[in-house]
Amino acid sequence: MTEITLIGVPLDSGQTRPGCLMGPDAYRVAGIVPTLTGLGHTVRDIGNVSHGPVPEMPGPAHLVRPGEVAAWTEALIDAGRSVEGMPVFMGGDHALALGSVAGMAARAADRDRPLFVLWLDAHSDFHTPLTTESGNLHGTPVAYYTGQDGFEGFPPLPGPPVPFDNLCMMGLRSVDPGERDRLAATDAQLHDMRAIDETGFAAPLRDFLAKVAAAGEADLHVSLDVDFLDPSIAPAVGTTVPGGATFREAHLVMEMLSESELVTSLDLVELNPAMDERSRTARLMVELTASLMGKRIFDRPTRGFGYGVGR
Ligand code: HAR
Ligand code: MN
Ligand code: MN
Ligand code: MN
Repeated sequence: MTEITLIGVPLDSGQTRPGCLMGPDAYRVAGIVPTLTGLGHTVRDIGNVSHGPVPEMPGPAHLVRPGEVAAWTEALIDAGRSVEGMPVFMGGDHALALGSVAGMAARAADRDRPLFVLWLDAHSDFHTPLTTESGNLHGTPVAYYTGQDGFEGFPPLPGPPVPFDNLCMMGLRSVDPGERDRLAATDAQLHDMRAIDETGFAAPLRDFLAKVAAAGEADLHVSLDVDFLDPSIAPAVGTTVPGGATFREAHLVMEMLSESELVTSLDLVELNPAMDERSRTARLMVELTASLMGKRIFDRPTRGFGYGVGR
């Protein structure tokens, strides 16, 4: 069983629509603590993190609240790095992943392990403060934690940048032209929904998990953006994009991750409770977390069944 630390991150400075700051409490109201303790885990909810002083920032004038995002990044690096068991960052918009992933990369390096990242999102979030047209910094975390230029005024990465070779994205269906060209030139494993339509999620996910397992002792961070899911099942997000993962596809991804026993940290991001319908999106995100943390219909015959990656 796992020691889970819930970290509330009421961050909404990565974009302009209000509401994401209610995310952590929506997960609590949707029963994330009893759901996870009911699966046998030890759960510690450390409450909501806050950030320190907001710095003056250089950079383009159209950036949305860059000082706040920089201050959050600093606070989240600190909050995550020292956690012993499995941190779950309950957002908050996806700008929280500047800090969560950078902190997890530092934590992994502290333990002499590489960090792998599975990015489950409609978007590639690979803009930099110098390339974003919207100015919304929730579109930039991947560029930050992979060590791209353009983050003047943000905290320096506290550990190694995540190598593109260790990055897998699934669910992509809204990628800006500049992001696409720069990402395509990297070694990141990019699975857009057009590819998923052909292969399903299982085959490429199995390949990625086998790669993580082959690295030996390694950490794996999963960043789950609500808009990975189809808007018909997950309406509570500011940036809905049609054609996302179905209910069963999303659960299959989580169940395979659980069976791999490789996941060491998790982000739950972009939930906007003000846009929800009777908590259905919050409850779905909690149920997906339950699948990731071992909830089963039936037990599989052997650990790591079919994936060859259990350890
Ligand atoms: N690429 C667009 C932009 O930069 C949209 C980014 C939206 N990101 C999220 N999170 N909603 O994935 O503005
Ligand atoms: Mn995102
Ligand atoms: Mn997204
Ligand atoms: Mn953009």
